[in-house]
Amino acid sequence: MTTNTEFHDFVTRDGSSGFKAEAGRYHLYVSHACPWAHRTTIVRVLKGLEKAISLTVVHYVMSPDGWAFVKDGSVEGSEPDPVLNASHIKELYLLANPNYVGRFSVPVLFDKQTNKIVNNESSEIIRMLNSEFNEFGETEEQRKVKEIFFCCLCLSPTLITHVLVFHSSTCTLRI
Ligand SMILES: N[C@@H](CCC(=O)N[C@@H](CS)C(=O)NCC(=O)O)C(=O)O
Repeated sequence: MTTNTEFHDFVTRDGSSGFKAEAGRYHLYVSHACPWAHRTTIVRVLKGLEKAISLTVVHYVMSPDGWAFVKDGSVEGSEPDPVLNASHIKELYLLANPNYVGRFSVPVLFDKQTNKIVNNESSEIIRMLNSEFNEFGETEEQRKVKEIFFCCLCLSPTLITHVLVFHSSTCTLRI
């Protein structure tokens, strides 16, 4: 079960919420150790939003100060914070609200334009990624190929090879 979170703004296609869907404007902070964050990374890939929404993975072990960024390259796949050069996720929260007293959780969807946390509730973030960024993701056909790829990944390496060979002439698979 997830716990209540504080930031519940929505990115919308028309920008009526104050957060307009734009390529390059939003950043997703996740930990691979967090299942709630994990579902946001899955939807980001399935929707082909890797170029439109940047992503940083924190250290997979939570430090006494909460989720930390890896600055020395010691953890494969984890990087320094490219937006604020923060050392911990909690800095994003305190920048958004210096009086914040809740948990410094991931995932966090962050607006690079206003330096604000848009949302830190995974169930809401995946809805936004699914419906509001269609302009910036892949085509329906590319997405279907990717979904097939993910299914095959669960089934068999032989099938993966077949799918890749079959689609290689028509589609670009960016996994
Ligand atoms: N309601 C949140 C829950 C997220 C959550 O619980 N994240 C955990 C890791 S799985 C976290 O960051 N915890 C930090 C802490 O408790 O200090 C969501 O689904 O997005």
